[in-house]
Amino acid sequence: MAKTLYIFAGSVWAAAAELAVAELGYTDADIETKSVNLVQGENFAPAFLKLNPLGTLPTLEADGKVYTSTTAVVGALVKDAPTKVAAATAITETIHEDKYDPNFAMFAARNEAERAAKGNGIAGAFLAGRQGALEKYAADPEGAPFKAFYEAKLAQNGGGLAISNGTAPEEAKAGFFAMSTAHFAAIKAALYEILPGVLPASGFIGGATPGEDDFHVGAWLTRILLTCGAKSADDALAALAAAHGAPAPASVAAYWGAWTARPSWTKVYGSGLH
Ligand SMILES: N[C@@H](CCC(=O)N[C@@H](CS)C(=O)NCC(=O)O)C(=O)O
Ligand SMILES: *[C@@H]1O[C@H](CO)[C@@H](O)[C@H](O)[C@H]1NC(C)=O
Repeated sequence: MAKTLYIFAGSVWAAAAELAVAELGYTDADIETKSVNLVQGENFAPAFLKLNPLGTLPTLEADGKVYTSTTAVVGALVKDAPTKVAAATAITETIHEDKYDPNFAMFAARNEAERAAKGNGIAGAFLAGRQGALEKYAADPEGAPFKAFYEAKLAQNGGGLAISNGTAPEEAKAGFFAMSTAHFAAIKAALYEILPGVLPASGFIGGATPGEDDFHVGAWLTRILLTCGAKSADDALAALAAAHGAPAPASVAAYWGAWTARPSWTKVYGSGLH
């Protein structure tokens, strides 16, 4: 039965669902994809919040049900798939923990120089675009049922925007730099300690071909390498080594090679890492 998958080209977790679709033997007739522009805050539109009250991607509508988190979306795609793959293990839950959040990694800044660079880049544009959308929808009569959601998001995103655009008070910035430093250390531990504990010497966590865990871990790793400064599959391991001051563990390097050789990875990331 037809499914509708909501994605966005810049979204790390939507990419996990897109990798799953590409690997699982679905045809174009099985799944309709719709883009929700996160930079313009389309995920905050009342019509989208009616579908997914969290306002996040990926979101999947299938068989009269709505799946609103990445693990639920990928789980539903795996369950119904023409191609059967290995089921998720504990690493899927681990990689989704807040302390390893690949979205925060995009905004994190450990000092004033990093803050200024990111504030003037995609991260700053993203926060500003969202704030404008939240203001618009909060003032729209159709947004009335989501008033509490908009107020919380306006405060949270506005705080992030003030740090990003440099107008936040010094102590708020200092707190953000400390949080970012801790996040960078947690990501390093994931890359150099946790992943080597679960990645095979070759192939995927799910075996010779990607399994359910791999859709999550592959998308997470791609985003993290981007935040290390990678521009493509080819320069990513050097970027990782430079960012963290140590060569990539052998299993992480092999895993990156395995994923980037897949047509599915090229389909999802060919036009740019995200
Ligand atoms: N833990 C959630 C996170 C999903 C998430 O944060 N998705 C991002 C895109 S990668 C999003 O939709 N962000 C919009 C927002 O938070 O406003 C999940 O796995 O579903
Ligand atoms: C910076 O962010 C704050 C908080 O959202 C906002 O009120 C202000 O207009 C922004 N200033 C600039 C120069 O973008």
